[in-house]
Amino acid sequence: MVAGRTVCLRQLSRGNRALEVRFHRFLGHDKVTAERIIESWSESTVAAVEGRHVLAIQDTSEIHFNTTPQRRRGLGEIGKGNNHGVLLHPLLAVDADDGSCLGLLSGQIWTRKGRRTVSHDDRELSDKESQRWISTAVAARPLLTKAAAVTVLGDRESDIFALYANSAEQHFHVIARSMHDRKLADRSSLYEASDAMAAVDRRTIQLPARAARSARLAHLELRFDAIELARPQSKFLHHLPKSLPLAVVDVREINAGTGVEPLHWRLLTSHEVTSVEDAWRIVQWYKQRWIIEQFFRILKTQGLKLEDSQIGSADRLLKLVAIAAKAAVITIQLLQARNGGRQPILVAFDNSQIDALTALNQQLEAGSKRLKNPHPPSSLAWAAWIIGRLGGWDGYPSSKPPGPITFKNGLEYFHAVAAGWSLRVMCMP
Ligand SMILES: [Mn+2]
Repeated sequence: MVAGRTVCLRQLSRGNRALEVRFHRFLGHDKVTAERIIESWSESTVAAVEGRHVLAIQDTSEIHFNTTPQRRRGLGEIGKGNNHGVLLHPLLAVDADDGSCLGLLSGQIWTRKGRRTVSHDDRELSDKESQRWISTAVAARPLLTKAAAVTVLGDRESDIFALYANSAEQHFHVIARSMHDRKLADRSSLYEASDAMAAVDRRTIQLPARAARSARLAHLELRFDAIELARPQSKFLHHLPKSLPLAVVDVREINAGTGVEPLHWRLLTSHEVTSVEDAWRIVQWYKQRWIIEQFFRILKTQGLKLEDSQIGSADRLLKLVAIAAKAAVITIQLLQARNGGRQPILVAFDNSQIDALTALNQQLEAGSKRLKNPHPPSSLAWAAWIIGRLGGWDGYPSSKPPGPITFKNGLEYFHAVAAGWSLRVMCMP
């Protein structure tokens, strides 16, 4: 999937009907379950997190599949109920200091059954879909025992009191963006309190482009302080502490252009924040959340085109999503491997593809005496160097590293060459 940039089983089989049948048999096998595939996500992550401060970043994405009233493919509703598909909620491990993608930890993949009739507030937390934020973080704990520190990180959807109460202990921390104005222990409100904090610093940061906005420089004003967050008044939360000591870091954009919605993040964290530097560090960590958005983009239309899958049953689609998630993470690791790194080449390429890469590397190196692939052949970085060159990157250490488009072009070219390579073996034994 990584090398072929698709989840389409027919395309992956490259006309080999027997192989396509084997793929379908694998997905259809009752011993192959989405849960078991999700468990396997973390096999290489556990070693990668050792000794690091890990940002455990979680988010949910809806994956839309085409259906008709006659052919629902067993899929429940997503969005406002006008579409059908699957929900994916992964927890991604990222190095807090250098931003390198360490792999997937835990997660959930599901499709909804029927409609909710009980109102949100009357349901117990365990019954709500929002329980996924807590159970996913808890499931990752045993995988993170060798990390130096862990910060569970999420957007406004993860503004959940029980998550703060569950995530903050020993070397585990939490950062979430506030969604609700909450009561503090002294009965004042969180937003009143943060508005009353003195602005202590200003800084300009580069905001990457999103679907709804283009990239821009944002001038930010910083506020922070310790707070004591009161437990919400819900009969389902009585087992949790009456209040939690947290810090709020408030960054808001000043002088935003006309027609631009000013950025305003109120970040709640269990990390100690006692200086301006501490507070900016929390903002810096929160900014790393973009990598999980990149992960979802790679999975969907811009990358593996998961939504184009024609597989007819929900059961098999859930398994396909679980496999594709791993492929999307390896794609990010391949992109990052242009800067070196320790991932082995076998996470993304099989032996026949490595043979093709070896031949291509020889050809590339023969083109210029001074330009040699600087990475060991067993590493993903070695493959990334070749793929970047195939996509048009000149390979000089002094020039800009290859970007995602260059990699996309390089992978497409490589995919065609690798297909030809396997024919060559077949036709000229
Ligand atoms: Mn979200």
